[in-house]
Amino acid sequence: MSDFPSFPPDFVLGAATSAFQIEGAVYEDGRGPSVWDTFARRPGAVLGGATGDVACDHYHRFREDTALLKGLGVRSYRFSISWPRVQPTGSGPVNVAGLDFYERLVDGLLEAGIEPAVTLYHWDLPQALEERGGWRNRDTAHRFADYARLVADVLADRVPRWITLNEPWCSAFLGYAEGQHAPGAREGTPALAAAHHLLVGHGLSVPVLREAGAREVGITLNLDHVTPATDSPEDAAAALRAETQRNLMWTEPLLKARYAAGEDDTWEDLIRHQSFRGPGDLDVIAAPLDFLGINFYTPSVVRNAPYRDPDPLSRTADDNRFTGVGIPEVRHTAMGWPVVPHTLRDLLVGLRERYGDALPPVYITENGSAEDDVPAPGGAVHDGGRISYLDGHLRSLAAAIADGVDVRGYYVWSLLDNFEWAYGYSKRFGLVYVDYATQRRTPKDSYHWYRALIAGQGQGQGEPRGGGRT
Ligand code: IFM
Repeated sequence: MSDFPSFPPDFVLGAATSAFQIEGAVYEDGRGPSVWDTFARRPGAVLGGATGDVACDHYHRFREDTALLKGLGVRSYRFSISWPRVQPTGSGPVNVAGLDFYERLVDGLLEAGIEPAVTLYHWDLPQALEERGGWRNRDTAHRFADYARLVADVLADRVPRWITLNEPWCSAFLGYAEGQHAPGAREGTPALAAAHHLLVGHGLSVPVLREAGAREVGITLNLDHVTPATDSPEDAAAALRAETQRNLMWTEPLLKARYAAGEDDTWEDLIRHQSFRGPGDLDVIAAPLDFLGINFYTPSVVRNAPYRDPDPLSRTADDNRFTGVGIPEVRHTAMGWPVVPHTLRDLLVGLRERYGDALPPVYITENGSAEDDVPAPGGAVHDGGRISYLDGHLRSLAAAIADGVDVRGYYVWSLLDNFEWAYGYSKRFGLVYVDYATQRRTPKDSYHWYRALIAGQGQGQGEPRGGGRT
């Protein structure tokens, strides 16, 4: 890796997972049901009828997984806390057995010399709260801040980095407008209310986390790099609508305490009903951040399109008069996502130009590639496509840093193959191959590649664990 650009000395190279995607043990130690437990049981909702019941059995195998992280040499591990494991109905007292699991995990990571980075909400809302309206209901924002306090009171002395929400765009739009994610709703204004209440919940929890002693507090957004398909004014307007929905409706309130200027055009009829937005909310949402987490996988090219549903009363909030067009000239991952690494740099430089000093330091909290991994005879997994993807995006990140963007770290998605939401177990993002029948873990070629890259940056500490390399 001698030709690889050097990251700054304190740069964090890490790996990430989330609770529902890896833990399993959904009925153990008092955990309550989440919206994803319910949604996965809806016929046709998840490919092959897959559930999170066992997943990677990380709840029982977290020590083995910590050893894999140590072998990789990562400085930090980003994982999420399952809200219904800690507070089974989303309100009321803590479930001590559930929180104990995370204490054991955190202590094990610290013993291994790995800095924990906690995400409080990676989509597994307690089902009991969904039955009271879920994120459509403003009260859920307050319940979230209470939950943040319960967790931080116990863990903030050992966890330096806290992420309130992961990808609220997905929670609001995939969950309440497109219906591809739990709770599987297809709605208009209520999906926008969900988006707003997610932001309010984030803002309410920031001071709570700080009071509990959290050193770094941020939020993770899945920001898009959007370009118009042509230079026509119609496509330019469509790209702005897409950018408003994907990026600006989150970054403007968070970083500038204002709603995005293009929202009226983006949602037209729906915007008139936004009574859920209260006068003091923007000050709450814009609580100063120590960092902005960005998840980035692939860019979008869009063109103008008519509404899918001409009736404003039944129109869902994702119906915004734009549609994506393909980028056939580049490789696509197993998700069908085009691989265009330079757009990571372009996105970051664009954010820096737009927000200047209002842009906090950035962590790339997810980046990675699903590939059709198949173990070779002998067990090794030769995932050259993933290595090339990671290499390209890390070089693009180094270019953004060289261009003056303050990026503090990068987490590969994901440590393990895991439950890829509506795709079930059919998509593999891991540096480590998981045989779901046996739960055997096999580090892929990309694991060894990332380990060498980390070592080449003067980081890393251990020997690779697990078999499978030939
Ligand atoms: O697996 C997901 C993760 O939960 C959130 N960000 C995108 C990943 C890949 O789709």
